[in-house]
Amino acid sequence: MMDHKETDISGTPVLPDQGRRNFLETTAKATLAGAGLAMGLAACKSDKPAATAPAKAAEGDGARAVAPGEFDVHPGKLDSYYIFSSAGHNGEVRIYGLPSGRTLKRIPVFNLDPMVGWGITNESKKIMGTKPDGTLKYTTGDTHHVHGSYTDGTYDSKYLWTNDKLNGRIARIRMDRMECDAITEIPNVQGFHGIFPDKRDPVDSNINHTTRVFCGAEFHSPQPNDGRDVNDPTKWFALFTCVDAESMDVRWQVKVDGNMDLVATSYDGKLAATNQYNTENGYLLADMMSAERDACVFFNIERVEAAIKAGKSFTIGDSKVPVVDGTHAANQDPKTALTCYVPVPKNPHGVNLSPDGKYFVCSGKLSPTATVIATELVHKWFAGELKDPRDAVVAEPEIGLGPLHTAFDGRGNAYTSLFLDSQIVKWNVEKAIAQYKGDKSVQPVVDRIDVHYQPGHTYASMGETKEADGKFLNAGNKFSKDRFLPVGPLHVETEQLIDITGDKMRLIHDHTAYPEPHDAIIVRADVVKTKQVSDMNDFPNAVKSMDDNRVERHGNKVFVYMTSQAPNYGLAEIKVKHGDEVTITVTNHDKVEDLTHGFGIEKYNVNFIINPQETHSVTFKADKPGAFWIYCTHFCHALHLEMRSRFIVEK
Ligand code: RUQ
Ligand code: CUA
Ligand code: CA
Repeated sequence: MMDHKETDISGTPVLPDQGRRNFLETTAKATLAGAGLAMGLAACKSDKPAATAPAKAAEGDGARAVAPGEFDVHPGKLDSYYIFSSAGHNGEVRIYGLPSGRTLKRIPVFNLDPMVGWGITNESKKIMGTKPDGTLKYTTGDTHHVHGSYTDGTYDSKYLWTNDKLNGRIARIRMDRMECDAITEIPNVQGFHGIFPDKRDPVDSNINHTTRVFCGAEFHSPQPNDGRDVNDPTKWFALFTCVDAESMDVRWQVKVDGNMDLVATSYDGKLAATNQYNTENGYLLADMMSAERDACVFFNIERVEAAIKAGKSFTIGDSKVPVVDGTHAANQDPKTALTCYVPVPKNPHGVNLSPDGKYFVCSGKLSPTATVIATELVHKWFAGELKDPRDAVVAEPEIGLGPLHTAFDGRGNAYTSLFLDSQIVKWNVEKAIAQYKGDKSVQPVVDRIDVHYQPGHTYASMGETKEADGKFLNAGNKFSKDRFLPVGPLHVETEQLIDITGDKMRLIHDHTAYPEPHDAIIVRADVVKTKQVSDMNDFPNAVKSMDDNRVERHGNKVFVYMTSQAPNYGLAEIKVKHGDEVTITVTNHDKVEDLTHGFGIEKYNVNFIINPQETHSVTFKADKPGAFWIYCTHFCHALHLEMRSRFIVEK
């Protein structure tokens, strides 16, 4: 184990070295023993890679420490970057500012959010998806990855996409409003984990922006999942999915051997890649770990789409989505193959593309290595000019224990999170390639930094674009242990910001995150363009004039149209009859930026907001007679508390 000194940003030791290492030992052992992996880890440890540079005990030396205030964002000053982060099993997407770590927004997506009324208003329910009776089909989700749309190899600030691992859905967020505007349920997948937009059209290279989003499914399932084969997991399989970026319809799917985990795409639009940890098609843990090598599978998008055009597809169950066969058996000839399975060491996690587009990096998880696969050589294999897919591997440096995800600085360096070593390791890609070619004098690993504790994803500023700027790296750590004030059994997560401008990484600060973010992207602030006041015309059900405030009855359906303008609602009283179905539509006529109103009805469980010039509606049953106050829940005016109306339900 490394000999490190724990320091705070001023260089003061904060934790005895042994304490931290004891914790790591315990956690690592507990984690792995549970998974039956203790043996594997012991083996890893005993052949601790010789090529690994010792960690420098320099974190605390004055030269490297971040000076107090060096990265402060002073009161009233703005951050220079946005972080768009997944929220895990909370089901939302979050926005932070960097370098401050300030939380800027939480965007409800697959979850309910009474603050904005997500899952309460008719408009949000329509996006989330309802059952025939009008209630929500799902109220939970699990977002792991957030990626933005591209134009010319960098973010265009149009869309973000995120996955729902729990219920197999993909969601889109429109970035002008930073709100979810579409959710699609993907047929016949479980464990939808990796997601990545393409960057260029595979055929028409003039289309130099995102048109497709690719989705990997981690879990095998019966096909279709209608009760057949439930007791025979050997018949189950997993599908790779392409979703249209604009319509959000599912375009096609590919049947694969093994499973899919993370996803990455090439800059030329021709390849999508996904790492596979279960090439064994195992349904028990031991089976999933039985092979020495798993794979990173590459999809030839142009060929997949040509095969579908040529009618070489089938459908599964009720789904109309064309599916093509991407299994080994069906893809023996590289020149016509839809898929290329590149072997990589045991149970990889993560696949990331370097900003120059040249290399895909997969990490080993159960191997202390990162595997570098050359994009060019994958193309060569598809052209029939490379014999063995494994020959597309150009480097496999030993970098440390439990490597997961890799980020890039645009200067040729890679930064991989090491879950077991609890570090970020910096290594040089060209050096790793030279070493793989046989140069024993090179040392690919150039720096390491301890993080607190046990990082999952790590990602760099603009690191997934051609504009990777090598300024900041964030480590999203899975355990916070002693980093923050204790708050009971559930710990907050530690996000750590690291300065990567110099040769040595420097820890800038910790910020907290409510459990549990997975991945994120760091986007330059000037790239992101949002609208602060909406256009009333974008809301088809807007109550456009103050004169339109009214109550309309059609049988036992009552439609209430009203406006809000600080500090008044357009109607002081709404009268309905017990048993009526009531739809209330509210348009906020205030035009002032930041002047949001709320709309809550006592005892009726109704609660939502209306931003300036926006319209939202709710539908519910007037199921109890009485008088109920409607009040503004969002502070808007000196007379905010007086902003009320009466909801009268007559017997
Ligand atoms: S995962 S800790 Cu859900 Cu992106 Cu790798
Ligand atoms: Cu309107 Cu508070
Ligand atoms: Ca495996």
